[in-house]
Amino acid sequence: MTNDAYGLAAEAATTLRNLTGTGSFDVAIVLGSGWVPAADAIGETVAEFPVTKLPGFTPPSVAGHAGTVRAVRTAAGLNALIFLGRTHLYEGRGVEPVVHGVRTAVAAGVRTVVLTNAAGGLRPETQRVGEPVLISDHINLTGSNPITGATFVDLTDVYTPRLRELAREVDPSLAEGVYVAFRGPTYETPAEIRMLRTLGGDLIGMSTVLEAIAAREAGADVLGVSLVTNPGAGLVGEPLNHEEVLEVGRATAARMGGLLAKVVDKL
Ligand code: GMP
Repeated sequence: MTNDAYGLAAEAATTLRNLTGTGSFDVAIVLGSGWVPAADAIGETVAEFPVTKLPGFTPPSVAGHAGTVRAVRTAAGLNALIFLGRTHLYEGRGVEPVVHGVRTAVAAGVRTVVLTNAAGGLRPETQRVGEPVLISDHINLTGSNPITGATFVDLTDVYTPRLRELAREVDPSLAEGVYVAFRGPTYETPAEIRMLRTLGGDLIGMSTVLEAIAAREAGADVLGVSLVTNPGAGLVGEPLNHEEVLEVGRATAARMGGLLAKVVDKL
């Protein structure tokens, strides 16, 4: 065993190869709250097991997050790794478990990381609940960063322009937006939501940005897709709850799965 985060990811990648009988993976997909039922559309399952079988993974403690990893063969013959559930910063285990999946995937050969999430919509004037939105950029207000030390990573194109173009070829109706991340686990106050609108945010959530940074540090391309599960707090006056977030995901799983499958087939 090693204590180094990158070494631990390399160990997890070796175990992953052994458990799945797959030498190398091409693409990893992290499915957020509500996206889990979309996994079946992506390809034929080769193997599936709890993430805790891999070194360095802890079971997610959030409802709607299954905590398993699935190896899939896509119609186009790619080896895809699907994380059904993720670890969030608000679970209190620090930043390394949050990005361990992405680092493991990259150590297992992955060059493209697809990050999905459930998010509050900051622009109810133009966004509808149940709608997927491509992440064009992010604002990291988690107060955290997965990289320590003087490693200066360029984040000009965190969310790879070519991948966004490809997603829009699949679905020309896809809107784009800036994703803001807070640490959580509280939802925002209406005053915070007004602030985020002023700052240029379009989506608000508690995930994705740290994983995107870790992927870029490792040189992988990133596609981010948010599912708008609710308008941001105070924008339409209704209280927020996680059950509703999951329900919107379940109701739109088929569309999300179809979108992801088509995007992955174009890689
Ligand atoms: O329901 C909470 C989960 O969904 C968290 O994991 C968040 O990432 C995400 N989420 C959905 N809607 C919102 C929202 O309005 N604000 C924030 N901060 N997170 C949200």
